[in-house]
Amino acid sequence: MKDIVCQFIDCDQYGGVRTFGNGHINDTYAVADAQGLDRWVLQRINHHVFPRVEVLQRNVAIVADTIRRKLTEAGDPDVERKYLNFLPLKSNPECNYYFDGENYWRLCTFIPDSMSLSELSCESARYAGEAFGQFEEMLSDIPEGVLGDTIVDFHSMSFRLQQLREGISADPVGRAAKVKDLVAELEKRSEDMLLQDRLYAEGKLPKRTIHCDTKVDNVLFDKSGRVLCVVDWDTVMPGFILSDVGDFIRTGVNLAPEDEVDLSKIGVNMEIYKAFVEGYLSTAGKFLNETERSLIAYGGRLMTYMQTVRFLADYINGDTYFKVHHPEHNLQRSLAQFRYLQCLEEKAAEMEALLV
Ligand code: GN1
Ligand code: MG
Repeated sequence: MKDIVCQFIDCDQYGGVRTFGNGHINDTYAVADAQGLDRWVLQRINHHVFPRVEVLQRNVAIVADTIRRKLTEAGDPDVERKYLNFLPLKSNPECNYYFDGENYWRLCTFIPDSMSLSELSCESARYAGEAFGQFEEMLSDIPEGVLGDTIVDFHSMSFRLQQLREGISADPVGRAAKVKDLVAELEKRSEDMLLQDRLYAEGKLPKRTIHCDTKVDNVLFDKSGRVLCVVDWDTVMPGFILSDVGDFIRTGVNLAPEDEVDLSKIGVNMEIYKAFVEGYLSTAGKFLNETERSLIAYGGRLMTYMQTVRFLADYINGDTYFKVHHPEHNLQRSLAQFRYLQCLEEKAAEMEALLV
């Protein structure tokens, strides 16, 4: 690790690494300085999931430049804690990642005195909503074609359904029969879940620069409970805003974690939902069109459905994509996500009524 970190910083500053965070894709470590203080975050990029490392690292640099510039122009006094600063290689200031012959690595500065919250208050949910709307707004003038797709078809519902269906027909590890009932439930909903594609074709839903992974862990708060920074920019790319509102509803509004075993603990926290939507509309309300606004609650169902499909496809394919902590973990995740989808369906009318 030391050799890798020293590609970016002077070796005498290095004070050790520890594992950090709980992402499902990349490996993440906090790196301390010689005094033992956390100063950087080191990541091994999972290049099976992100095969276009160059596109990825170029995107995050553009996002960083844009956010730093916008906050500086707005006179923000704490800019350095509000964006992800990826360090260049000592040997090549043009490059912000290191290839060791086998793996790709990157180092960014650690945001001090920050934390993610797995349990939100109404206040923190409102701040998170506000922050996601502001994030989208800050990136809204990046011209089309500048940011590349880091993962092609990442949030395409038709692609995710196709992956599931192909997995079921190939059944590489013999798990398909076991999940037959869940697959039938998902198939029943598939037409409804392709609504975005239809609205896009009709010109009613625009593509914007979105975050595409707005799970609750990706919001860093300061000690006073205000949002410091929206993190994890690997999937910032053109897409529909329903991905962003939806993934927060999937995670922050759920009473239980995404892989809860006890399905009776899963449910919709309406107060958190309301606060999140208020916060989001306070910033994004300026640029959303009527269709986008009216589909916010649907976005929660869509992202929960999509995640059920993705976890299930990975289970059927033998757990090759998401990190799992035990052999049935992806199944457990899909069952928990499906239960949450049913809860969102039960509350749909109530959730939609709050949008008008
Ligand atoms: C993955 O690695 P992480 O936790 O940031 C995944 C997201 C899923 C999420 C489910 C690139 O995100 O799309 O919503 O797991 N990221 C990728 O928790 O597939
Ligand atoms: Mg992510």
